[in-house]
Amino acid sequence: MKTRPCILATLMLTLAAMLCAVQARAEDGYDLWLRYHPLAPEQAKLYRGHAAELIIGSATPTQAVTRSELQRGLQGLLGQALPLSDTITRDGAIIVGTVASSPLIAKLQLDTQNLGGEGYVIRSIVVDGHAATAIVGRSDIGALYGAFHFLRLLQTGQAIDHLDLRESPRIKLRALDHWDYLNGQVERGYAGTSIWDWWKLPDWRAPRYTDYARANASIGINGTVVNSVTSGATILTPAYLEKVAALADVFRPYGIRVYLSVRFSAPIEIGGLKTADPLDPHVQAWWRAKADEIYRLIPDFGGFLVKADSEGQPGPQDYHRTHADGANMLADALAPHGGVVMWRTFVYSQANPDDRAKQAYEEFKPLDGQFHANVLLQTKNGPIDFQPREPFHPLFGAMPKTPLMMEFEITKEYLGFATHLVYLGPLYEEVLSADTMTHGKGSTVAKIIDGSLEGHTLTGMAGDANIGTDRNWCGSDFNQANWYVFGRLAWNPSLSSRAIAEEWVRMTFTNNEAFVKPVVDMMMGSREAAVDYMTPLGLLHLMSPSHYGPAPWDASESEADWRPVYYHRADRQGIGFDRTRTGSNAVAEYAPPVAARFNDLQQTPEQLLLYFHHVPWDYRMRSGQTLWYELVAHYTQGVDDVKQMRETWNRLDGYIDEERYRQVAAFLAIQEKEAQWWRDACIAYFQSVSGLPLPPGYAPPQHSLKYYQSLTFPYVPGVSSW
Ligand code: GCW
Repeated sequence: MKTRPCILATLMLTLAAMLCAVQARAEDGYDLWLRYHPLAPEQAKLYRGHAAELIIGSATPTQAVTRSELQRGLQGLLGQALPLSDTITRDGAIIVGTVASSPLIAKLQLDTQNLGGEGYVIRSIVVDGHAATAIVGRSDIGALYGAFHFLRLLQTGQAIDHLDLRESPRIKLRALDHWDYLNGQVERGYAGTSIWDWWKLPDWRAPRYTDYARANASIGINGTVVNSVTSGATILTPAYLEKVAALADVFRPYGIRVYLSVRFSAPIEIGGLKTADPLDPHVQAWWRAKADEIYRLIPDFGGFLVKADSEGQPGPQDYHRTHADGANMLADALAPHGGVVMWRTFVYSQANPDDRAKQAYEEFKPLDGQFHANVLLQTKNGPIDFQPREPFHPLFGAMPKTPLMMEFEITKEYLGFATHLVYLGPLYEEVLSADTMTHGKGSTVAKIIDGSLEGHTLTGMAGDANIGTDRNWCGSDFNQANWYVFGRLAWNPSLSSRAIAEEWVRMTFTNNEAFVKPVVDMMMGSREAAVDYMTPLGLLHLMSPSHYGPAPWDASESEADWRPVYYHRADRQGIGFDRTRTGSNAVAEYAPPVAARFNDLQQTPEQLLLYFHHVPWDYRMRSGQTLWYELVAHYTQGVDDVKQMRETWNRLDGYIDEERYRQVAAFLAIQEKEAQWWRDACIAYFQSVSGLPLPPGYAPPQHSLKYYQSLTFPYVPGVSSW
């Protein structure tokens, strides 16, 4: 008798604990933006009238995953499972598929012309007197993308009763580049180790691979390069190709193709050849055979990504051949199978004493027109290396006969690693909307990479992934937004980064307006804050050799153009890199009107001032203040902005789950501490060079320059030994 209540109590406690655990698990960030939590009851009720039954096939793997995503999403959001049906039995049917796969859809006679292989329409229609919603693609993948779009409408609280949407991607290859090594390390990775469990592949296909594919498909990403551009050749051995094939099998239903980074010297390392000369027939035959072998295992293999003749990597120049010779040789091996080569232009050499910013253009521009049809040149957004701010890369628009694809960095190598809240949408948008003027006014970078300006159909955008084994995938909840915005902009590079941020906040956290507005504002200002506390007014590359923290004084790197002092050139008189006609003349790589603007001190936007000009400390800025004053003011503003971000977040306690709220709060505290460190260390150093007093009202650095210079940080993450 006595034990019964005790058992009951224990049972209830266990149940409660289990519920808590379930809830906690659900709020650890793993679900990303595909967090199908129940909508507010009145909202759900409204939607249920338009989501009463699901008419969708499952004859192909893609149809099956589309169906299960819709079931999962709608059940989660609306709180009840949707009945599946073959015919329309009531108002509120959702009809999903293609003209080819469904007679019902064929009967609807929707205009699916010009949608391409990945586009879709979403239309509110009336069939046999019943209101319904049609989600239709020309291919299964189009319908899958449409399904994710439909779910997003519900997740973000939009009306779904009068839909008339038509979407197709503006860019063909939308890829994540992983900088992952076979030993599990991730170069510039701040979110744990590699998600690819190579050792257990191909037999164990972790469920995470499927969730990875779902997340990517939901934002239109259709390619993944699974290994780092500086990987060894082992990935091309039969045992590893089998593992890659297993990943490809998981991704295929989601429309994602696998690509590999290949080492140019692979024919020597794993092929037993004596050379990797691209004009050597044995080398050519080796790559052809390798491509054939890959396609036997992975019929829809995407192609190769190559970092050659750059930062110590082997390449065609080892044999006195050009980048075109190298790229074309690989392209010819892939061409019979429909594969492409993404050849990187991130090429510079320490043997070349010229301004590093100029070298990629010098190297590649003369090769325009020499690349085979299935080669894309993958070009970083700026001429140096993913700094908080750089001008757009001068190659955009300079090689009209060659498709240039964009490479953005999603992982925050130079923007605060995992912990700093820096939303990269504004950075991407700034670059994409920059006007190269290469074909007259309106020649934006976006129009060059989407092919519209130069008439290319092979187009691409790649993002260096920020994904790892951390439960939240990206090292912080807000870093997920950078994966998200990359995908959305790759789909349509003219979307607004603010609109994308808002979508993401609503899906990831809540639709509560009192939360959404301040958080979107905070995200939108976050990149400029980082520029201000790290590298304002066109400065860049002021970080330590480990890329963690400030070291503008550093001259310890073996190579001149890895040293911060190479970039800022501060001396008693002034600061900045003279890239004008009287300096390195890097401005000449831009189209004449842009070159003229950057060449002119008065016309150069102040946010790029010290990138293009060496300017005296007492130079009068547009504000009327001196450059020195403005520099200190920007550094201080950056720290103040982070304080403001913390205050905003502090006011938002209670709107979201405790676990994510607390981590963001803790990370913002780290960010404030590090922003202060950046400001103080940089001001202390530049003051030691300029010899000028701090402007009145500005606090001196908290410590001496010596102190900042003495700091060391063993085991900085993201630095791998491959
Ligand atoms: O940004 C730099 C990184 C390297 C990276 C290189 C590149 C993969 O510091 O870690 O190597 O660029 O993009 O090739």
